[in-house]
Amino acid sequence: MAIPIPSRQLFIDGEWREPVLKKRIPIVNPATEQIIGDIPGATAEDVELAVAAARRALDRNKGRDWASASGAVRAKYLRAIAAKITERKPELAKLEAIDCGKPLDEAAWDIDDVAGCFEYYADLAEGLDAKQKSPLSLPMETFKGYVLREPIGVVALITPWNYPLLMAAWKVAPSLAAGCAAVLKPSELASVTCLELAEVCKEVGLPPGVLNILTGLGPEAGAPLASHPLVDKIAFTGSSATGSRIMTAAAQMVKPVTLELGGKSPIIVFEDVDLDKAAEWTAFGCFWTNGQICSATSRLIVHESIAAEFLDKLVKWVKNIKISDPLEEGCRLGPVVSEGQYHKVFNFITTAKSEGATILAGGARPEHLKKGFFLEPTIITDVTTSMQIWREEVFGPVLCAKTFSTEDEAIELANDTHYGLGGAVISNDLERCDRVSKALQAGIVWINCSQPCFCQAPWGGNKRSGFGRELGEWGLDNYLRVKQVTQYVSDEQW
Ligand code: TXE
Repeated sequence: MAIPIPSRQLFIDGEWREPVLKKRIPIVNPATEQIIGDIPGATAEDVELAVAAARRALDRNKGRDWASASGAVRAKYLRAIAAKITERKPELAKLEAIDCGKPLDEAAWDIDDVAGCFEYYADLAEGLDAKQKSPLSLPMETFKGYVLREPIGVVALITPWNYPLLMAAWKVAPSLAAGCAAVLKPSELASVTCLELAEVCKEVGLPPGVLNILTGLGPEAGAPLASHPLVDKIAFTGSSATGSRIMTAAAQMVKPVTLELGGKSPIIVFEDVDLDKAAEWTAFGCFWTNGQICSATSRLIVHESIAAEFLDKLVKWVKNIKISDPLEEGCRLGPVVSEGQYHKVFNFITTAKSEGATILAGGARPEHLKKGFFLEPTIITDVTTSMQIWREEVFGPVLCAKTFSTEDEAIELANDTHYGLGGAVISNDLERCDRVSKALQAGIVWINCSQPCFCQAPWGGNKRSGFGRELGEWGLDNYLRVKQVTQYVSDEQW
């Protein structure tokens, strides 16, 4: 059954607004390759309007001062957004599934997480009221001081397509909780649910300009937003190449940025594990959301004594997985997001073959699916550390594997990457797990699992995976700055 895609405009100053240049961008369903609607295409002209609206939302003189509203007031709006999202969950999950190709069940979990994220930051917004002014302990009695925590101002939030609404929530919820006004620019490949977030904001009566949503192409909408002089901070999730461009733009104006970029995360499987459980986590860690996760543990580092049996189990897992239209009952793997991504992943597989690697499973289009950007989950062995497949982020359902003999060797292999986002260690020896966790050069380490993610825990990477942390209280701090106020309290002349 066809699902109608709501026809939306840009969301600026609390209103729907046609793009100044009237541009529209087609939406392609990656499971059918059909155009199923379109989204507005913002350009620099719309960025001007959106940033101006965000500035007005923080302007005391215009009586619209979101920044000075108490955390408790801001929390009410965040809770109302969470409630509306939960109310619309079935519809939002379907829209997400047909827009970016993720199985309906996964999309529904994402929507729960979106609502949970708004709830969580509603709590932190309330908590902020008590922490607004913290006394300083100064070494001289003649001085008294305190620290104010202030919202950074107008923030640009630029997000990717793999978790369209959830990645938006990770940035929108804490920035609004902190008292910032935001301009969100979702990915042109999956913007539908973010436009529905605009509708939700309208329904809950979020004050105009507090959140503005501009859909559009990276160079046309994202670039002018990132370089806009009246934007105080940029938070970005996406590719390392675009992250670097954004950082360059921010550097021109000495603007803070947080960057959550790509990854090539390892999963180390020791010889003492339950092979079935470890195989399940390994497959999940790499093939969940079709491997289109920045933290996907796509480099398997398995102990040589169990490698053959373990890979055998993984191959069985991969062969049994249901690949289908994301809306079909029981679908575990949908299409990758776009034609471009489909060809990109195929090129990685072809290059791996030409460099001498072995395709142990997958590596082709599933025979039963004639249309759509579907790919079989793929396992690659006989890999060397210099091969592209071992070094570069694929962002698709591709796992590559190497063996190790000692713990030190496993750690060395795991850290031999210019990325540093995630890492997983699977072993029954918990002391060893702790040792390896400390040694891994990554912002996130999972022990005996891969990929679980909680609002309360900091998320972000090291090295070329970026810097700064989202989620938890660190996510809120991203949008706050501290100001010291020091007062001279003595009658004596200084
Ligand atoms: O990413 P981009 P794309 C990786 C993954 C994928 C590759 C390319 O390997 O194959 O990146 O995907 C906006 N100024 N990841 O092209 O370009 C863009 O419109 C400002 C990993 O989709 O990074 C979108 O909103 N903004 C990643 C956002 O940046 C610009 C998730 C991300 O797009 C811009 C996604 C510019 N010049 C892809 N150019 C992860 N870490 O999770 C583009 N954008």
